[in-house]
Amino acid sequence: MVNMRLLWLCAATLVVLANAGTLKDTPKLRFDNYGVYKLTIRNRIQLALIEKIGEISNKYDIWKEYDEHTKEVHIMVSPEELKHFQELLRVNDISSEQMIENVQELIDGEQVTAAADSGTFGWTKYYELSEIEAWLDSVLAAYPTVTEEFIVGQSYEGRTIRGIKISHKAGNPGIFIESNIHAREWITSASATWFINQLLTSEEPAVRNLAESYDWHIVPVFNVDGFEYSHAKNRMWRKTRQPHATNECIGADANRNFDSHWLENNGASSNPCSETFAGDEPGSEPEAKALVEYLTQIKDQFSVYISFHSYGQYLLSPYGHTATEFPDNYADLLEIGEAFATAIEDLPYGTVYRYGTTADVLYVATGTSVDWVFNELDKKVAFTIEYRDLGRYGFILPPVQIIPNCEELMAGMLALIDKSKELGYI
Ligand code: 0X9
Ligand code: ZN
Repeated sequence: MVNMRLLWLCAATLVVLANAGTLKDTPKLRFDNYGVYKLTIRNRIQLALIEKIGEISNKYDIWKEYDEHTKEVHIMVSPEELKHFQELLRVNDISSEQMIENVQELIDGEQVTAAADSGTFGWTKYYELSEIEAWLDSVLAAYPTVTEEFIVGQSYEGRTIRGIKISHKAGNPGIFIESNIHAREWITSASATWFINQLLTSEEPAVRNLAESYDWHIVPVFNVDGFEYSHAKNRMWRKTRQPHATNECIGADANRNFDSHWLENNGASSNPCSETFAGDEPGSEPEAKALVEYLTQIKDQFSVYISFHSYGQYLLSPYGHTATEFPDNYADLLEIGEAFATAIEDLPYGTVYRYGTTADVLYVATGTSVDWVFNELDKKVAFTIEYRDLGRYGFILPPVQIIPNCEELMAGMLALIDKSKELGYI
């Protein structure tokens, strides 16, 4: 009882804090002395408490939702809130470990100095949307016979969601890659552009085969509004940028907004302030709606769907909506997962990826793009890749790790495609 009273007391204060002022017209948000903590959750009351504080305040931000297997939650806490937070952990007997001491320090370190910047587009730093788009234009201009632009649709703020198709011959099986649906997951678009570049320039036989035997449909930055916002205002932004009719909190989790078990089983939130807000209805976010329409239109042109995310090092297959049912081809999906993970672990970095269904190895997530494609478009090879790392840097993966991460992607992707082909999916 005491705990619940304490919870509601802080809930009330935090709602006030959360609503004080808007981010618009403010300078870039700073995260000085914001810490990230790994909490070990031992019961449902502890979990409910942590999920609640993650939803009600801008002083807390859940970086990694509760994972059934590790029992971990990763949460970012503002310095003003730290004492309060520690008291909350103490009273509720939740053990914690600090993973990041000062988020701002990592953000600062993420910005490459002018001296180290070669000036040409590459993979030793992170770029803004306009720079990625300019690079995309240059690639389209440089490879006019094998590349073609496609447009998924328009974002809430009116940006164009662009993709590139790479095709060497008619009749190739297609592979669709959607990347950066979560704005703060910058490694995803860096990896997508690297991958595009490899398909176009690599001379390695295995990569040439990958490039020339498949049609690639790649959207390097899907959540364009959120991505722009994560550069301009708030590095930790995840959601879309569409305001809510009756709530001050902005945006929905685009990866909870698809019409597949939408908002079932606690796999998303109905609270607009939550990082996993499902939206008011499936397709309420113009980006998700546009993707559904676009994919439906080209559904005969692809047989594999991959969604790029970070972090945690997983290859996740459907289902996301339940941990007690598994798809009919689960054994095959596991085999593909094993091939993917083994190929990555065999590289000199020795990075370990886990694989399995989202709900089983990670957590229940409903209304995701991958589950929608799997269930509604009947594409039986559909995966989410969660890139590096395990939480040392989380979303702020240092630029020196971009290329190693990308090398892992290529090794994993080669194995994934090979195995899918061997199993008769392509
Ligand atoms: O929660 C998510 O949307 C993803 N994790 S993240 O930390 N990047 O936010 C996992 C999505 C799992 N995907 C599917 N169920 N298909
Ligand atoms: Zn994500």
